[in-house]
Amino acid sequence: MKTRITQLLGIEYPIIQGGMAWVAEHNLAAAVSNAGGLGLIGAASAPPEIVREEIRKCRELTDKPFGVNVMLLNPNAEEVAKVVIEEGVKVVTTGAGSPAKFMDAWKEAGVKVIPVVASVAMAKMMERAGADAVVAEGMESGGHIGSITTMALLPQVVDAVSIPVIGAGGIGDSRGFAAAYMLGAEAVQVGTRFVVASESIVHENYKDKLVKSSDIDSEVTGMSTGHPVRSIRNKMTREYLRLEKEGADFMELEQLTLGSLRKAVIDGDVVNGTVMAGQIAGLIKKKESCKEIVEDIVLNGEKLLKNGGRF
Ligand code: TUI
Repeated sequence: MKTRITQLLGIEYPIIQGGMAWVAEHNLAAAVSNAGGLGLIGAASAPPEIVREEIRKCRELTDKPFGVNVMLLNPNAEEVAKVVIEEGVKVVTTGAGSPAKFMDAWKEAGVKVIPVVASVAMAKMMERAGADAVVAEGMESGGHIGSITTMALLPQVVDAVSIPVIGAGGIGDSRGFAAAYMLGAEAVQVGTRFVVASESIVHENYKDKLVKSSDIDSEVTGMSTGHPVRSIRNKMTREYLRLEKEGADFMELEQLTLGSLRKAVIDGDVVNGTVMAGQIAGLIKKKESCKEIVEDIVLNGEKLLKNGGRF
């Protein structure tokens, strides 16, 4: 299946991996790229030199295109933006803010820029600023989210811009792929399903927590701080939501989540850590390779589209 996104990125299948903090490191990114999608290194809050190392390690594992996700709440984002150029990375996605101030430098260096947006206004702004495509991410996603569902957001973004749109949020299988395509997307971004991939370095406790979770097991914390985050319900989310209800101040809430994603992803503490995941987690029942995941989503998705939504 060829779309403007496969052409733009030089990839075989119209699927990109989410730039997930702590999760999206070089092994996962290279595995997704080797499977024919676009793998991404999630720079998250990592120091710029670590991002540089991750890029170099990824390049040792694949000769296919891969990208870097720049998380704009990171105080080091500007330096990370430079590292991306210095290392000759060809694709950048951004999250949790506007990348407008980095756009000119990236475009000049020939980097394809794909901001993740959660509203039509932001999508239009990014198109005007020179974005090559946008990811329209609904609030079904894991991690930092906007306030509109994928079903409502995606067609409105598709109508509002001329650049290609990638659908994200709640897409974890071939049915989600086909549905996103029907809403006008030219590719999908998948996060949660790749968390449990065999090449993912995420702690087994985290993977098990996702495999065991059901449709209603995620919670959104941080509504009151302006940074809503979706993760699987546990002791941490219960405590956070209790404090939020009591009107706790920002610093107290920050204290509870400081280093908490690392705690869950790396140390496997799924009780006190933050187990970020999308609402689709309930759909994920087994651990597979990135190749199996990519081919299941895209090849079966194409079959569905050919057969009017039925296998
Ligand atoms: O960025 C994400 N997902 C993330 S980032 C992240 S790290 C983090 N951890 C704790 C608290 C906050 C962040 C974990 N997951 N997805 C892309 C995304 N971007 N979703 C929503 C947005 C977004 C939100 C506001 C994009 C632009 C935006 O604009 C605001 C503005 O600056 O006008």
